[in-house]
Amino acid sequence: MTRRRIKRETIIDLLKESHGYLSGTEMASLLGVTRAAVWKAIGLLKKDGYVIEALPAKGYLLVKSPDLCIADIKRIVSPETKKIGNDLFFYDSIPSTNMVAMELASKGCPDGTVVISDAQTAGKGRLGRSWISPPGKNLYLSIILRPALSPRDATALTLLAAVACTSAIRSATSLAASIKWPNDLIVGQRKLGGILTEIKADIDHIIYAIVGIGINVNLNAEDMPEEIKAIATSIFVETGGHFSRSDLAGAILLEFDKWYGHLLRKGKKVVADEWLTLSSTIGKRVRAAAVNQTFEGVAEGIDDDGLLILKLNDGTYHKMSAGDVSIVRTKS
Ligand code: BT5
Repeated sequence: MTRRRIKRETIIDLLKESHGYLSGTEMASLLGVTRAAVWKAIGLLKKDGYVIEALPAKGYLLVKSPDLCIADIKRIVSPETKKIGNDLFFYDSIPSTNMVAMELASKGCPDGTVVISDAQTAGKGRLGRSWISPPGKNLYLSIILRPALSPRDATALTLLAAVACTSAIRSATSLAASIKWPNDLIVGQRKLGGILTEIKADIDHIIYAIVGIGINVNLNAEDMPEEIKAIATSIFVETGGHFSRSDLAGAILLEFDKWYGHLLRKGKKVVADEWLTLSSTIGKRVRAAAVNQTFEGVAEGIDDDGLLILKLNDGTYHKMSAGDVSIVRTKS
């Protein structure tokens, strides 16, 4: 029998489809490999966190899958994706998925390559802030894009990511997640996730963009460090249930794939229109802090470039390209 590498996804599929134990001999014959090769592949899956029971007379039984693993994400994404997630890199712990994505992009990896890590030791927010990234709980991923867009269109990629994440979270969890301009995923007033878009560009075109996404999934309130306790939340905190990070990552990548296609074919407006339906900023009285100045007024909308249009108290309009927005509570 010729030696063949067995794809982990194939073994998992077989184990998931079998009702009860599946013998090593049967699996070997279905896959056209030796029993020793099956045994070796099962050993690797166990290392990845799969709990697989092995009984000499019966064979193998899949007892539990890890809640984040590359094989499960591939199984969701591969049959449907046009671009996003065709190439996936998975790590246990790295400084930052955006940093690793930058390195891969500079070496020429294709449009749509995705980097996922179980933990980050130097997760990044905007403006040098840090992103709390403990292991085993949350999602940290970065998508490498090579769109034929100009640098001023990069904000559309942040809007697109917010749309993809919010839609995926809403359908996977039925939580009323929404988007707070420019890059926050929120539930109520609390931050569930954030997006960090970084680009390498010439004067008139993007060479590559890295869209980083961090979402708190199964994080307990008690495990949140003091600095984010009052402002952050997680899917677990909001719903009381644990969610599969692979399922959520898969759903986000498929939504991203769909909206990336729309952006490239139909333009920025389609994405901005969808963003408006999912945002909780528009129509509210807000305080918007830019680097050196703070504005207060009503958030009236976003323009085609994703800039926030504020109607200030004196009736004039101001457009913001970046900043931090907080909703101003009006006295009743
Ligand atoms: C963001 O920045 O919200 C962008 C976060 C992007 C993180 C992802 S994870 C995968 C990829 N790789 C990276 O290295 N980064 C991306 P900003 O709007 O600047 O918000 C940062 C602020 O959010 C911090 O100063 C904290 O106040 C708060 N924060 C930090 N960690 C948090 C967490 N896990 N959950 C909620 N809030 C957090």
